[in-house]
Amino acid sequence: MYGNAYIDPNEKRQSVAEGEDPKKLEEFEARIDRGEKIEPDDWMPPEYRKQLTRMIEQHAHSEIIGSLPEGTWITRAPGFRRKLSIMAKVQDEIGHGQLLYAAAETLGKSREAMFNDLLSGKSKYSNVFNYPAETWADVTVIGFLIDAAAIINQITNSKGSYGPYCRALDRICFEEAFHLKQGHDAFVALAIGTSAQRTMLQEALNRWWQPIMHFFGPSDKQSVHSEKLMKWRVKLASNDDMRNQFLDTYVPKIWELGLTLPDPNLKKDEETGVWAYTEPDWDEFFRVIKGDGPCNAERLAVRRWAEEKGKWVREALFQPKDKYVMPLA
Ligand code: BYC
Repeated sequence: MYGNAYIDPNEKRQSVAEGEDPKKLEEFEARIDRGEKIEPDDWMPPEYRKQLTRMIEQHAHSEIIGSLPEGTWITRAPGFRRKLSIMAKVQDEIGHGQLLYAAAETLGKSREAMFNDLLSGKSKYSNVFNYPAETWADVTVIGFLIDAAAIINQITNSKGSYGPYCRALDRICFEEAFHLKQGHDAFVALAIGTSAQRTMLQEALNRWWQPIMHFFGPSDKQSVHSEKLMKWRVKLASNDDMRNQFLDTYVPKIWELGLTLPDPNLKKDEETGVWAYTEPDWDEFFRVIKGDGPCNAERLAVRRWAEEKGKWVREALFQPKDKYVMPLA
């Protein structure tokens, strides 16, 4: 269903990395071939540990930073119902971050080290959260299409080989399905609303299209980690295949609402099921993920501020002998 970049189970394994125990590697890969999950105490090649830590950590940071553009709209959401749902969604995203940090910790990197790497700019997080949510329509595009893109990626990743990541993703996908519904509901409300609302939505869609195309990662030709990650079934579809699946499911839904997308080359080949599109500007993508997007500095500044303001709470938690609880009855 996702095209031919899925792993071929009969494919011959690549050669052993330098310094690795070939026997253990063979057993490890045989377990993966049998569809077994790898658990934290199991032997794993150092490169598997490193790749998973990188990916899960980036995912956790994305949930935390990803709550910021929507979080700024809690006070401005149009009406009580929208306010309640966006508030609940932001809370969920923070919870997803916690689940993912816990999963990444099982690989040996401490949560503090992950936070430090986020704050110093060493660790990456998803490109899309470095753009501003200028209007309520931007929030609905995030809620509908970025959540849709995330679900495609996360459902695929949840079938992967590392137990703690897959279990975290199962729970996350369950909640994301509700997020997608609220995003779709808000999106349709604007699409069938007044002409001012439709214009606002169309403009937001035009602004977000390229970041959304970037969301699935660089094209397969440029992806540096896919080969290893697919070999070890951490990733089960290539970046281009996930992007294609997104286009296949969501472009028709956007067009059905009479909206347009800012790419004249967007077209499905009905025979192959593959969508043609204009390659998004990959130079911009790499600039943004390296820290030079419209909001990178602001996003990290907010996190640094939160870290500083929360310092007293962390210090209090490290004073187990002091009693802070007042009896209420
Ligand atoms: N943004 O070799 P490649 C959410 C980096 S949160 C930034 O193809 P890979 C939500 C990549 O890290 C959901 N960087 O990488 C939250 C690598 O750089 P390094 C977020 C990106 O790992 C709140 C380089 O580009 N989802 O939805 O094989 C509110 C080369 O790429 C991006 C996840 O995190 C990007 N988009 O494949 C609402 C899913 N793409 O590390 C919603 C988990 C690539 O070598 N991650 N890079 O310096 C994945 O599935 C994979 O990591 C990716 C990339 C498919 C994203």
